[in-house]
Amino acid sequence: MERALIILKPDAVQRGLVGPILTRLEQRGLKLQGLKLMQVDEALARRHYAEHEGKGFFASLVSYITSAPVVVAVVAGKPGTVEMIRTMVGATNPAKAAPGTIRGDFGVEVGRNLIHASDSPESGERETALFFQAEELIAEWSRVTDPWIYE
Ligand code: D4T
Repeated sequence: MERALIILKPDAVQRGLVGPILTRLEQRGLKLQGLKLMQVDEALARRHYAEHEGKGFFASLVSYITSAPVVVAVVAGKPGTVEMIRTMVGATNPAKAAPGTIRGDFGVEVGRNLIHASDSPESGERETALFFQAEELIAEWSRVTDPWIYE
């Protein structure tokens, strides 16, 4: 199994889009391993976005993600799942994201791009550990639909 950390950013929560966005991931057949509402503090935001430190948009990125509650989820599936989720999420700038993607259907600006999804299986593991304690996750559980989703 491969997993991604998903953050439904403050705009997604404020706009009542938690349900519609999670529904897309569920409908695709992906399996939840963890889910919670939380407030990201500045220290966590800086660690999560460490690769962007020093860039012009870093301060606004940290201020955006810490501005109101977010919903974080860990979503798992067979190898290739992280890349598949990135395709579902769409381009970083919603104005350029394809219709049918989450950002392409719900957003218009990069500073309000609704959702974060890990960009590699390695990031998925690193980010999951940043946002969840081990006891908050259920890594192994069976669904009656599993054989109808995976051959
Ligand atoms: P995240 O990390 O939020 O899933 O977004 P992406 O993986 O699609 O894009 P990213 O890491 O390159 O950017 C992280 C975050 O920074 C914001 N951003 C980015 C911004 O405000 N202005 C910019 O010019 C860029 C490149 C949006 C997403």
